[in-house]
Amino acid sequence: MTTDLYPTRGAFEVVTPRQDPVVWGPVSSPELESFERDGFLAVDRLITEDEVAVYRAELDRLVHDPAIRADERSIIEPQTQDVRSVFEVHRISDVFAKLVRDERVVGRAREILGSDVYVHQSRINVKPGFGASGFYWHSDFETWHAEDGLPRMRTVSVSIALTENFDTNGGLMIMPGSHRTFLGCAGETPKDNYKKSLQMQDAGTPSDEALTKFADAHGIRLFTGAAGSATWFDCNAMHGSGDNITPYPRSNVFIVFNSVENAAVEPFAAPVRRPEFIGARDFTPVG
Ligand SMILES: O=C(O)CCC(=O)C(=O)O
Ligand SMILES: [Fe+2]
Repeated sequence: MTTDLYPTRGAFEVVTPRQDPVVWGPVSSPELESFERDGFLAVDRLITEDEVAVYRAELDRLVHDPAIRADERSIIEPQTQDVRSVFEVHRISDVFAKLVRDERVVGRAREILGSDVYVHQSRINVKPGFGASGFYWHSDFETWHAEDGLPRMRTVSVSIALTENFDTNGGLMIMPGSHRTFLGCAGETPKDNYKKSLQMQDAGTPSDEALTKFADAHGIRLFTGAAGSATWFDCNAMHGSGDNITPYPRSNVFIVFNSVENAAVEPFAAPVRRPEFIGARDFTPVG
């Protein structure tokens, strides 16, 4: 049994100070320093316009492929019946597999996590216009610890914009510095929670009181930027996004890297593991 450093999904909401470093390798640049302090790092134009065109065409292809739509990897918007997310894109698409191996991407993940890394999860979030729903406030690590069995906070996400992220079309919001505190959520995890939670989060949701405290202490930052820009964020950063009622889609690709030294064990607070297309069990390092 691995010790549970981050209790969650019990009878009460509990606060635990972070037990782990934020940057596991040497903090050797201003970028890493700011990542350590804020829990995120925004990179303007991580990939070029030409590359964006390639990845965006691939996103469109995946979303419009009836076989992909019917696959369990696709999550459908309850209201509009549009595809909301497609998981494991680095496995079902050579194009996205190449993005994962790109040094600008995996290199930074290795630097932050101080080791070789593997992909715990990848997905495209389409967020089409005219009413795509947002993602309620959460810490990804809370779910990955409770439901996927990641023992420590040694995991980092990158969100790469494939359409322009305006301040109006449902961009990512993060509370800077929130990554230093773990908020264990109240409430048991239902069996097959993931099916519902990917459309609308329920278990693993912070209380209004806790969110107010966090927001008062840390503030809220909204990420905007041209297509090709990226946001790196720590696994325990409190984040979310609003609905997209504009006509302009806000489509991103997310890649979640985990340290090979932090491989998943059994879930810490769920009756069953989630499927592997959501929480990988293949710990082969990238590259
Ligand atoms: O893309 C967004 O709006 C946020 C997505 C997110 O936080 C998640 O899928 O875990
Ligand atoms: Fe998230």
